[in-house]
Amino acid sequence: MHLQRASSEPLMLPDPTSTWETYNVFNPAVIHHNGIFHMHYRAQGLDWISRIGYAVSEDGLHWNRMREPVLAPIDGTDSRGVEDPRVTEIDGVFYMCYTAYGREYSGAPTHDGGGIWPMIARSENLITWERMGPIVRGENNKDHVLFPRRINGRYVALHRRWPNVWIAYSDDLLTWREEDMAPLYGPRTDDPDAWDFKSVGSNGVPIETEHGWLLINHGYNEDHIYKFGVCLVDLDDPTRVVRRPKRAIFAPQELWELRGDVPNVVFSNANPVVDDVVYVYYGGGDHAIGLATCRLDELVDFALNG
Ligand code: BMA
Repeated sequence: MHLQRASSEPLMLPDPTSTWETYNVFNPAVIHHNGIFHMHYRAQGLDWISRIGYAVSEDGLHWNRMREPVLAPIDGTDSRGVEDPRVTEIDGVFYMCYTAYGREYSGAPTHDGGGIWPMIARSENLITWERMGPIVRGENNKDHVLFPRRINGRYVALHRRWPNVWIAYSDDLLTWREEDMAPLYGPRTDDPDAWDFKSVGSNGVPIETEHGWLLINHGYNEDHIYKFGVCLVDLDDPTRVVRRPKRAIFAPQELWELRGDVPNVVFSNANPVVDDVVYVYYGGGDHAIGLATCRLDELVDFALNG
């Protein structure tokens, strides 16, 4: 089981004529809504501050970008950039999980004298976003993503407390209590040869299947080569891991994934399913955007038997 690249070339490259997406475009969120693919992507321009751009596509391959970003820093909590969006539609409202990186912090600095805030914002039109708040404060916590529906009446999120993936429940998406959080799975620290020996994190929105929630994830080893794998968790009790195959399903291979701004990186925040095909959009080398796909039934079969 391996994801197949739609092309050996990137789908989207930085725009050297712009000021805000001059150098890098990567790590996009993509949802399929009303027959159109909608992308929110991280971009870095002349000031090296990350902003979120927006693009639309009919076929998932050819994209039209909006000229201005839809999310940009506004205060001390995100002055160094807004990064790595993951968009989930729940009951007709869009929620963007993203990492705010700022000079302000809560408690102790979490990053080079600044703070990391795992934020949630909401939108009804995918263009104007209203910030709701962080799911936790004062810790290096990223890679958070919301499940696409409530489970037993509550909202559910995955997040990453390095180096593990955690799960959290909330009644209103604003309050995330420590007692409603639990570790879900971690790096395979018992096997130094495992591709995910050192760290793991979540990719895009969990995919609901009859066998459970299919989670695509990323991880790396001592070599810091990012790869993807899968994990299946229980439909009604997603704190329970059903299966987690050992083998990776995707790894850097093309030159623009092996080099780029950061070498040996494929990093995905999006895996929408359209007509039984899983579209895995990813950033390569923290520099450009690519697409790899597979059939959903093959991925489920791999999650169950691989
Ligand atoms: C992670 C995130 C991603 C990035 C990856 C590889 O920590 O910051 O945005 O793609 O590192 O550099």
